[in-house]
Amino acid sequence: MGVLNVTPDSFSDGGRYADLAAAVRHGVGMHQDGARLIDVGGESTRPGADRVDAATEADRVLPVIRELAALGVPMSIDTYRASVAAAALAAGASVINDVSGGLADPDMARVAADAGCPWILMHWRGHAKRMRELASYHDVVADVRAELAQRIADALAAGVAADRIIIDPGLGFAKGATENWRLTAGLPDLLSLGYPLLFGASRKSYLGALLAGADGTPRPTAGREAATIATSVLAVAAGAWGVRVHDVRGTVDALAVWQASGRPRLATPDPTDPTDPSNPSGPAGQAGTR
Ligand code: PMM
Repeated sequence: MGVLNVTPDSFSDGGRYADLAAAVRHGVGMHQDGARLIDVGGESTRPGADRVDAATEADRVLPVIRELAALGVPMSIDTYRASVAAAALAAGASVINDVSGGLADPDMARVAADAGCPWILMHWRGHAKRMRELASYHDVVADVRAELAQRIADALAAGVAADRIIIDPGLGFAKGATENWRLTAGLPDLLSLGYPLLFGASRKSYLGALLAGADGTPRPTAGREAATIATSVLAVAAGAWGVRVHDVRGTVDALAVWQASGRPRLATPDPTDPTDPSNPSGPAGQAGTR
């Protein structure tokens, strides 16, 4: 999954793709580099970020989604607003990436159930302004697992099919470096929930802290690429279904090395791949019961 933030203020690529032509060019480039999904977002979720209203968010993402859809680029919409998700699906996105796991907007489950599209449920505890005060855990892996299990149960109760659900530990969302590393080591526990898992470490501040200079200054985002690739490969090796990254080519290259090494990724069903025989919306499953 390649990240396409159409925002003035995202922590790594804010402002770079605010112009429509530049955003479309970057989305096409990441797709050509091997991204199977382009994740289009119109509101920054970095800790402390200001909210934008729904109309502003939609105005940012919809023109990009329409153009990329016309070019055949598959996309997810990164939003926690049901109205934006519905408009994005109508404009050509095929997956909802909801960083709130359904908590921010009570209508999101209905939109996902009605559309029958894959829905990424990320672990989340509150909006960006409150994230830091919510980062308190007894045992972060067990707590995140239990909270994700509740999000899954809520989605199923709202009529979302089990094979449409993807989970995500939400690195950096109400989590500091210690929690992010514990969750990385704890991926097998999260995978034991039985759902495909998306892992989003790309350029996040805990990698900047890991790579800090002798004076303690965090490594700037542009210098976090090798660490991002290393953590992404570790996640895929542990069984993650996907990784959400800014530098698609480097990650695709590293994953090619992983596959060629003779230790191919664990087989997980792919809810976004219409050719996957286990996917009920694909050709093999269209006569199915969903
Ligand atoms: N991280 C960000 C935004 N959206 N979505 C999912 N599913 N998982 C993530 O870890 C995630 C996300 C923040 O990163 P960005 O500002 O670079 O987009």
